[in-house]
Amino acid sequence: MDLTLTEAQFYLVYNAFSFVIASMGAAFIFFLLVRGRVAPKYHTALTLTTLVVAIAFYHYVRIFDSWNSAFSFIGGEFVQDGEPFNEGYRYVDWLLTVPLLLAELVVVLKLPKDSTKSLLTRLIIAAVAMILLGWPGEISPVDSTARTVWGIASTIPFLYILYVLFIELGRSLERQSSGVRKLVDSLRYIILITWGIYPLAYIAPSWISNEATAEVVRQVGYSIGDVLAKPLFGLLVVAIAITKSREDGFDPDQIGLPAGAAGESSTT
Ligand code: RET
Repeated sequence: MDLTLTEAQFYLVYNAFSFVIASMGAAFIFFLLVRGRVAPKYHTALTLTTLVVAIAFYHYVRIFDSWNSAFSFIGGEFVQDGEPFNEGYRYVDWLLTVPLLLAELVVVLKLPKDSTKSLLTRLIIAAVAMILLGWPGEISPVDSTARTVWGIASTIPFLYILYVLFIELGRSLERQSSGVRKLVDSLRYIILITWGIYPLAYIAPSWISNEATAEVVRQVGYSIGDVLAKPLFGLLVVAIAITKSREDGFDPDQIGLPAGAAGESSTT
């Protein structure tokens, strides 16, 4: 039996995807425009967040298109009788953006080189493992053992990422200023809350017996997760980079002006 959605259900997902495309596009332009207000040593973090939203923008255009091609409007309902909806775009997107997001977090902290390298290597390997192990489960039938087994396998690297962020990073931060510690605290709690949405969306089909409702919850859940984890998380990283730039004495309004020019203009 083809999956059948009511008009409201189909358009809820349709509008969620459309909202994500707009958010990613706007965030991309914003991150490009704001680059000059950040000291050069934080440019890498800005580059990473700009790449993340650009990659997601592209994938959501494809996801949106795939959603539209999968359904036909028949007798007042949307019937999934077209090309199969390609969930693969989502996983390819995560494969690229999750390592970039973790790199963004580590890079903006400006920890000693050795800890940066070791943290980056382990977090990226765990992130790739988490996504690759989740994929076979995502395409397995709902309520199949395979879906559960792959889901649990994917949760192991997910828990390892949380362990590194909460336990290990905490230890290496003991020598840092209280300002930096607070900042890491807020970033990692945001990761915990927003990333927690993904496994919940993944198991939606197991706890919602209505197939149509489960599909809508899963798609809207992943979309909400992506807006919070990418543009919103990026905004926070940008805010941190701007604040730290200011604390370092960086003044974006002085760039390109001859020495003393700002002082002269302020007296006229
Ligand atoms: C899967 C499979 C089930 C178990 C777990 C999962 C976790 C996924 C996560 C994805 C995060 C994606 C992000 C994307 C934003 O750019 C793969 C659903 C634990 C945590 C942050």
